[in-house]
Amino acid sequence: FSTKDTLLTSVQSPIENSGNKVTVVGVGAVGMACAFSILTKGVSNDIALVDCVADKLQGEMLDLQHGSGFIENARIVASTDYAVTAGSRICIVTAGVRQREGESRLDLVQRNADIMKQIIPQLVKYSPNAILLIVSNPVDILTHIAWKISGLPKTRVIGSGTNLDSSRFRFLMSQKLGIAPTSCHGWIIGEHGDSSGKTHNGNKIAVWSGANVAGVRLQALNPSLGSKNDSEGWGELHKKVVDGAYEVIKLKGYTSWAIGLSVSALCKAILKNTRTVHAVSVLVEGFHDVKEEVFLSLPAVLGENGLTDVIIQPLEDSEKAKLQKSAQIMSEVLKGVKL
Ligand code: 6V0
Repeated sequence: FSTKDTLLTSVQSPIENSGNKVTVVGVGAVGMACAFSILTKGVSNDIALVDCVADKLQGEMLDLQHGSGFIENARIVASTDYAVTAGSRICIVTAGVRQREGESRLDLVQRNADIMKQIIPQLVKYSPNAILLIVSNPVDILTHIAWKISGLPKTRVIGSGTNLDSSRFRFLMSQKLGIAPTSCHGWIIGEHGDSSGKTHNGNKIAVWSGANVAGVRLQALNPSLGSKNDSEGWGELHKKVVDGAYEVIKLKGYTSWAIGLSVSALCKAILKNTRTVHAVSVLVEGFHDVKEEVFLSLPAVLGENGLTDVIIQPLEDSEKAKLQKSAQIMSEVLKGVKL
């Protein structure tokens, strides 16, 4: 008898399936921030990591495992083989390549689309019931591509979208008002990134008409809120949201913590079936008179089976026009991608 057998008198076999397994594909700065946030916030204690660079993958796995004494007996596995992802409830995709010098946006989109072609069928093969959560940029385009490749219903392929931008906006609101970001209600919808290279990024829409604290609409207190005529400079908040990622990238080389936290909030909504409303990238065809079959962010209700409802905010004509313009540009970009 081994020490283990002497110590433990087996009464029945343990259940291996945690019921909350999450896969993260891509163990770069973003993937690891997602995994770390999911583990440390107790969203899941069952994580599978996948990357194409075996050494880095192994190193990241060991590093997390060595901390498992400080989190709830987490099960952290990693492999370049997708078999390790089997039975996941959520598959997060953060794998991607960065723009090469002189490379066009479309070429970058094509290279990342090719990566999706490798990853998505493998994920669906091993976890046919999972929700796909796409984070790689350009996120709205790649979510569409992942949806097409996966063959999954539109309710189960979601892009992290402007959930992060909305968080940046609420943080900035909180700084201006001196109250907690969770008490500041503001929404950024539309396009997450300058995915087409043509929008830097007028199509990230701040819904000023809805910005409120405790139900008090800020626009009712300051009718020029967010406009050029606003002497209080609320419009700066939108500008800072638009420039936010670029600023962080310029300073530290990449963004990681905020996107990790925002993705873990989405995972919590799904795994715990909370039906929380988040701005995420969903198929917007038919909403706000969008005619194209494209993904953009709108406030959406998330639960165990993915997307259940979309909230149609009463947008101003100019806001609607931006959403529609964005959809047209997305559609043009998608026409150039070979699947
Ligand atoms: P990174 O640090 O370069 O990591 C990317 C990882 O992907 C690397 O470990 C690669 O080895 C891996 N990888 C590449 N190809 C494959 C493949 N075929 N299969 C498996 N793994 C692969 O990048 P970083 O982590 O900084 O960013 C990842 C992606 O997230 C980029 O596309 C970013 O633009 C995007 N972000 C999206 C955000 C959002 O709000 N949606 C926010 C921040 C970054």
